[in-house]
Formats: sequence, structure tokens, C-alpha cells
Amino acid sequence: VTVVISLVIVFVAVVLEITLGKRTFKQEFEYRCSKFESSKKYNCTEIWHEFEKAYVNRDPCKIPMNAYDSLVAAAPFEHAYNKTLFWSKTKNLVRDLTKNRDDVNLEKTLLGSVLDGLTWCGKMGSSETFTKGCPEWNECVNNPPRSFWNRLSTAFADVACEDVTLILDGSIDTPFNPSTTFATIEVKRIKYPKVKSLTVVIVPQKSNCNSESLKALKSALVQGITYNCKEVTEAKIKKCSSDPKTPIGKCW
Ligand code: N1C
Repeated sequence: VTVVISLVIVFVAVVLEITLGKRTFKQEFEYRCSKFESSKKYNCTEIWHEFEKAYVNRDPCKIPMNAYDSLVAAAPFEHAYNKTLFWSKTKNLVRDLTKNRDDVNLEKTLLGSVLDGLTWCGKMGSSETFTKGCPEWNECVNNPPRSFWNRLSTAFADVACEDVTLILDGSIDTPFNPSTTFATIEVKRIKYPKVKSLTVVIVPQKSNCNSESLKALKSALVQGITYNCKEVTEAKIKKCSSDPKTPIGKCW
């Protein structure tokens, strides 16, 4: 009887661990990366190694953008650069819109998808990766996730070409917020004549195409790039998300 009870307890424990057990940071990284590895030329072991090198055993407030240079080089983009979509404060809406379409936001690239939503840092004197006790986004400028997104967004904007789209949030007063990654990094890296036009898409509410905030965007844009702005209803965007056969340009 004791043996049977012990076996049952072990069985229940194993089942619980499998169903409730969370992946470690490294396991999550490798799991997400492996989805890209099979069809393409990526080597996830090498990519993990390059990633770790950027922040392990370092002060988590002293990770500059260029710490991720070799990571970005180890996982080059392979998307259609003329299908680039940028966003600010509209991440979920953009995720839904580009799902099942060939249009690409940063979270659809290997490194963007692997690190999306994660927090990480190292500590001096340790070879581990931590997910707790890491600096907040605004706590210090050079924290590991912030420098990573700045570095990756730089690379993403650098390869963009032809006609690009920017989806902004009309429910706030400053849809083009000077402190965001889009405003501090991406807008400056979208270059003419490589990029011909930028189309802002906004669901008009507190802000619309005539807002002051968008005038600031227009003047921050590199000279030569044609600026367009389109107001579109939320209902139309939702409809477009559920109908991926409609080319994204026909959604507005
Ligand atoms: O600061 P934001 O938005 O303007 O950044 C968005 C802009 C996009 O165009 C992306 O290409 O910058 C790129 N980008 C991401 O793709 C991304 N994925 C996840 C920037 N940040 C990203 N994150 C996380 O969202 C990141 O951890 C940071 O905290 C937010 C930035 O979101 P935001 O302020 O709405």
C-alpha cells in the first residue's frame, strides 16, 4: 500500500510540474528561437551565446546599445523590408493586423519574437541570467531590455525601404511621444531615398491627423520622405484583422 501511495504522489507531482511548471528564461528563449531555426539558417545555440555575452556578469545599468551588436549580427533579418510596419503604443493592434499577413512588425522577426515581453539582466560576479530584481525601463537608461530594443529597432529601421506604415494611438494626446523608441530611434533612421513614404494610420479620438503631435512627427521625419496620414475607424481595423486576404494598404 505504501508503495502504491508513493507512486501516486510521484505521478501527481510530475504531472503538476509539467502542467504548471514554467520554462526558465533560457528555455523560453530557446523554445521561441527554435520556431525559426528549422526553416532558416539560424543557430539558436550561437544566438543564445551572443545574447548572454551582452549583459552577463555586468552592472545591469551599464549595458550600452552596442553590447548587442554581435547578437544582431548573429541573427540577421530575413523579412521583406518593403513590408515594414512601425508602431507606438499600439502593439496589440499591430500584432493582430499583421498576423497571417506578410507585413512585418519587429515582433515577427527572430530576435523581436524571442525577447518580446521578457525582462532580463545580469549581475556583477555572476554568470547567471536574472528575471527578477532587474532595473525598470526608466530606472536607468542603459538597462538590458531598453538597450536591446533600442539596438534592434535601429537595425529594423535601417533596413526598411519603399513605403512604410506607422500605426499610432488616437486615444492619447501625444500619439508621437518624444520619449518613445519610435521617436528617439526609428524616426531618425528611416532614410530617404531608401524609404519613399511614411503613412501614419490613426483611429481618430483624442488625436487625429490634424493634431499638434503629428506636426512634430512631420518635422522629425527625414527630408524627402512623403508624409501621409489616414484616419480609420476601429471597426475597419478589426474587420481587416480578421480578413488577412485584404492587402494591408486597402485597410485604410
Ligand atoms: O517606444 P515605442 O512604443 O514607440 O516603441 C515601438 C517601436 C516599434 O515601431 C518597434 O519597431 O519600437 C520598436 N519596439 C518593439 O518592437 C518592441 N516590442 C516590444 C520597441 N519596443 C518594443 N517592445 C516593448 O514595448 C519594450 O519593452 C518597451 O517597453 C515597449 C515600448 O512600447 P511603446 O512605448 O508602446
